[in-house]
Amino acid sequence: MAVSFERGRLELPVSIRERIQAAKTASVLTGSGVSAESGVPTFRGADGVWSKYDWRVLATREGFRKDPRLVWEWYQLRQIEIAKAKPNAAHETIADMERHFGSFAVLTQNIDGLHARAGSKRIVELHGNIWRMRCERDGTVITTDEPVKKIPPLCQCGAILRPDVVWFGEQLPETAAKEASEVARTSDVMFVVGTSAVVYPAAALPIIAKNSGGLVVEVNTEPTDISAHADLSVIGRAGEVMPVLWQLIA
Ligand code: BJW
Repeated sequence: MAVSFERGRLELPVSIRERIQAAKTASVLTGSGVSAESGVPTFRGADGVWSKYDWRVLATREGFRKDPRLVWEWYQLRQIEIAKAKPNAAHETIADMERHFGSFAVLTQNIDGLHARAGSKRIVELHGNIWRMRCERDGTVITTDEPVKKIPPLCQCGAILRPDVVWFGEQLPETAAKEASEVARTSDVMFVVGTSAVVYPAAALPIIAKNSGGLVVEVNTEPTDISAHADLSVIGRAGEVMPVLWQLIA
């Protein structure tokens, strides 16, 4: 069922509200749309990152091997952009939700760290974090809180460090992937916020939740591949919908 969010009003079916209120375990799967109102661009669509940049060049291991300087220049620009961004009302509402449920996790495809800055505690980062760099030669991981200064950054061993993110064709971090599947399997309710749900394996998580008997509630500015599987799809901006949705429940 799809409902529109108009003039700050949301009609939440009673059966959905009651199921969320009775839920003991909950999770939120987020994508770049949750950070759009913080000024961080999404990937797909007319204004998305992939309409301006080639993912084969910038978001694959092959692209990085061919031109690490170019890839790092792009990540440095994004670090600068993300450092200026602040969590929005959707991140803040999601952080509030954690207190309400016996078990709660944020499963995020985002690498921007905004959920942590909003105060969420249990965060499973499926695609890594832009504030970490990793050496593929000796395994060193370096966490930073400011954009890289020297490009490309080097490990103490002399090798070029890479952003600790998951590019196309790469496996997700094993622990994160396992934890996310388990959370999805055991969620009484999963909220799916601001993702086109086309990138796997993250896009399978709501289906796992649904097939395991969980309720799936989607929040997005447009219908997605998940909409047909969702018990409720709310069409609207995450930063506007999430606080109102949560007010109707908590
Ligand atoms: C709002 C809003 C508002 C806007 N409020 N909503 C062919 C080639 C290569 C790979 C593949 C291939 N075919 C299949 C694959 C597999 C691939 C995949 O799924 N590709 C599909 C695209 C077809 N997957 C992978 O490669 C993954 N790994 C894998 O499968 O490993 C298996 C393996 C097995 C054995 C050996 C080796 C591997 C890895 C995927 C990694 C994705 N990486 C990126 C970049 C991360 C680093 C970085 O950011 O720099 O992750 S790509 C990009 O997409 C990023 C995102 O996390 C991810 C998801 O995008 P997201 O967040 O959903 O953004 P958008 O833009 O798509 O959607 C935004 C949504 O928000 C929209 O719906 C808007 O409407 C909405 N919205 N404003 C609410 N205010």
